[in-house]
Amino acid sequence: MRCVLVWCGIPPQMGHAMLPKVFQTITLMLVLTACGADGPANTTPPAPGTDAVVELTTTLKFAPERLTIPAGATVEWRNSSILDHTVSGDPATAEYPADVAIPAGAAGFSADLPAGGVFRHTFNVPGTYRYYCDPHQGLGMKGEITVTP
Ligand SMILES: [Cu+2]
Repeated sequence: MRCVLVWCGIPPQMGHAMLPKVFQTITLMLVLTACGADGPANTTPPAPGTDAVVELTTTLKFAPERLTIPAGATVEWRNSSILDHTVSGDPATAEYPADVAIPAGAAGFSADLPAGGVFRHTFNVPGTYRYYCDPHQGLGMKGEITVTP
């Protein structure tokens, strides 16, 4: 008769279940595309032939508000803000024509400028041009351009 003594033990280093470590990674993704941060106003320099730049700001300003340029100069408006703006300088279509002025014989200019957008206009007729931003007109977002001969 065989007598087998079996010691059925678990070595101490194996006796405890090795619980898998669980790493939880919380990733916060900041999505900036909705803010216009990837629009051309933020990603590309002014186009060749641009004589002056007006920024449309998050603080509801045209910067600079007043600008003097020679006839034939091209202005580029750049909405580098996180807001939608407009450049409203056409008395024929402006919602607030009293805030628009263009010299006799000059063409009006107008554009919706979503965040990140860019708009260009060439001023060929000397005189004083006044324009504004539609949604922020009541908050004083207005601009003036003087074109010298
Ligand atoms: Cu605006």
